[in-house]
Amino acid sequence: SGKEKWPRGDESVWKEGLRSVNTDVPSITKSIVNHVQTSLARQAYNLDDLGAYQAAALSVRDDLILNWNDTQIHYTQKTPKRAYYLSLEFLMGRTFDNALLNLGLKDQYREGITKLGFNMEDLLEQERDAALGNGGLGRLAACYLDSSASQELPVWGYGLRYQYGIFQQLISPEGQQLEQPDPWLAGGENPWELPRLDVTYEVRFYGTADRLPGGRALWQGGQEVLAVAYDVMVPGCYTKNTNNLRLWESKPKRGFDLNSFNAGDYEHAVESSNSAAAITSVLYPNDHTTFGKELRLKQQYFWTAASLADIVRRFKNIAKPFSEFPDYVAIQLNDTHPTLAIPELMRILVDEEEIPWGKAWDIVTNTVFYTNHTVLPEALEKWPVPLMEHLLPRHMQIIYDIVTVEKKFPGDRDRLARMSLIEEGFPKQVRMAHLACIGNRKVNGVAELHSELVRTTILKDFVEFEGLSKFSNVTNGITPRRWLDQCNPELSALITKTLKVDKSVWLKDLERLKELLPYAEDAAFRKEWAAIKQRNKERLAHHVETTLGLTVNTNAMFDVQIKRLHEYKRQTLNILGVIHRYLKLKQMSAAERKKVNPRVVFFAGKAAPGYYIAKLTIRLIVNAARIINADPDTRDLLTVYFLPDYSVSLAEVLIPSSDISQHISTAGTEASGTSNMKFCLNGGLLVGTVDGANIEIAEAVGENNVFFFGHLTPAVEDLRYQHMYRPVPVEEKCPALANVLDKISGGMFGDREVYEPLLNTIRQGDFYLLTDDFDSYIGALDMVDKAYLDKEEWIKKSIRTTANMGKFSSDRAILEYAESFWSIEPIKVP
Ligand code: GL2
Repeated sequence: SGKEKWPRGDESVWKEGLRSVNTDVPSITKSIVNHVQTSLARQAYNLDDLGAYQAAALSVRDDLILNWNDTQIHYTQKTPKRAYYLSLEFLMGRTFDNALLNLGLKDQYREGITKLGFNMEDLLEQERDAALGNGGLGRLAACYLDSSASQELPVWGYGLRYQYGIFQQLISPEGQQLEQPDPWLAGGENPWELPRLDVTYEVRFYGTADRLPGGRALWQGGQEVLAVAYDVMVPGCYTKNTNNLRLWESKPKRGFDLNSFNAGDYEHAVESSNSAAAITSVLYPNDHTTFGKELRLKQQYFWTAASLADIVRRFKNIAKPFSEFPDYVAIQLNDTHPTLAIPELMRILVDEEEIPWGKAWDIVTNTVFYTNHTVLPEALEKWPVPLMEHLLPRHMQIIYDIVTVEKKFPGDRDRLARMSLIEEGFPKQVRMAHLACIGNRKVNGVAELHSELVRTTILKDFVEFEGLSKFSNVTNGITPRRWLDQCNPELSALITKTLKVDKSVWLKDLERLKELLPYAEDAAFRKEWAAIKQRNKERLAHHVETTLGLTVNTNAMFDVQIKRLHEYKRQTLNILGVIHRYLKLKQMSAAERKKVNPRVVFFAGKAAPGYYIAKLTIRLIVNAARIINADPDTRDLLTVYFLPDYSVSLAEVLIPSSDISQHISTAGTEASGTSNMKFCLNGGLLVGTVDGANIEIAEAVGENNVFFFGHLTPAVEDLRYQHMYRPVPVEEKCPALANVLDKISGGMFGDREVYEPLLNTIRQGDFYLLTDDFDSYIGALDMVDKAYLDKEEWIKKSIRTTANMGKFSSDRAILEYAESFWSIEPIKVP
């Protein structure tokens, strides 16, 4: 504040020693050279691209630390209400480029790096992705961190520092997905984090919980492990505010057991230390599934317990009574994974702070918020009661003690059974979604349709119980910093030039894109727009050429589907559609083929390692691509690529190049989708079902600018019923599809019998309604072809799409959370 006395030494000496962010080229190059010399202990003549990247990254890191430190001090002094985003996944991708752009230092660094004899683009390629997430849910968390910092909101993320992120995907010569570990930290120090070896908490597992008078209990014994903090700096865009993502690593509490070691039992000596370290060793590569793995439950508790201990300690530092906890703290649960935060906070308040049960429950339910991210039944977490009792005996007692529903509906036994936190069966199971839903202040879904489905299906009883006002919607968003400015710099520059404002303005107020609308009528602008798309196609083609050695036809329409492999996302529908197109091309005369619009189809995405059908889909794509791409009759008109090892940085190359992208889930299954937003922001048009955020995108950009197809959500249940009880053979229902299936079964793509299990999911049961939607899907793709013939009109659609995407900025979404849920306010760091 300036009023305090200088704490130690000679003030002027201190002040002289302080440095600020390096903004001019000479001090940037000086700082890089310093890091080469000291941190890396190298010199100009033995420095490769990796070393140069490391030195430049360390230089940027120094700047981030300054801003981060000032931000944390400012928050500590001002004691604003803070929000904490608890997510088991943060799919951050690369940091270097993003940090430079947010700091506004990219040009200066480029110049400095060039002067030092290196190439900026080559250095950017040296960084490994931080891939601590599976898909959309984890990437959403990363976008929300960027928006929180950019909007100057006091928000911290809490997650786990996995030693291994999502596996690396290889494709075998047969087209089989192979998984390899992703030791993303193996390259040495990670410049983007600060190890905080002084910030540690003890976390207990197992043991016994003995009830004491007054509702408290004593939990003791069992295993104790240490949680050690690693802080990841999250810079805001054109602001000093730099927020924190705190990731926990597990460590043994006591190194190893010296007695066993001295007795010659080496194995036993290291056993407990291994089991403690194992907790944060690996990100579970599953998406939309639950499985009663003890280690996964241990991860969840370890992370929520450490995070809550940290949050409570910070709260206690401001010396306020616990009744004011909800005035200073909001905790957002990203899906049910952190639901144990509810009983854990109860345990802290009741057992440790000696707060009466009812008051504690009030505090918890005014502090916690829960976002649901899926209505797929297989993704709703349940934990076996015996496992919970064994691992977390005190929490199980607390869960049993949470009885709220019975009071309101006495005697309504069906309802009570439906709503119970415990599901009957062998074994009994704890329903985490019910616990999350009861122990919080607000529940939300992630797109209008999804939130409606949450209210009317999986949590219907709870709406009747708690009232509609607790349930709401926050449509997802994406950060325009990474998903436009960073991944599509030329388009970003064109927008800045056209809007005639500094890019920091429109990047933080994305509705400004509307001002592009009149330029759709400007032929010169359209020409620039199209040229950028073309160069982005060439950039992708170059990437494919250098990584896979394949040549891509950049004069074709680029058609992209990139996301986790899942039956509900229907990559199978896409590849069957591609084969249908191929068969049609084969039947055409040379003259007819001349009229066809060439198309290149890209797929990328990982399948969960145990997901057999999803892996078969990859295999079919790879082998169909092999045959189709080799056919001289058609290869100028249709080629297909499966790009291995999908990642955030691969998405950054793919998305700006697309003419169309596919978001074709069975209606009612994709909660939101967020890549749909990324494509449209970059002027790619959307082919999709009436599902998730597709609906709101169409509302925003105009239905004439999207290609919708397929049955609507209310029809899905009936159609499934028909498939079950009155099945009609595919040959009758959809001859075009039957023909495609026959060709595959007949061995057109090799592996004659291999695909039968995949094809049978369509022939029998067809849970994801491919036979119902195939004809209208093909119809939509035909519409795409027709529309693409009028190039000028197509570019207009592309411009209008981008111009109308303002709503989908994650800034809008995070401000909705901040205002309507958390009641937190921006706090600018001076
Ligand atoms: C998901 C949804 O499937 C996806 O539609 C949504 O966009 C994201 C973010 O809200 O959440 N739910 C989920 O479990 N995963 C998702 O990607 N993994």
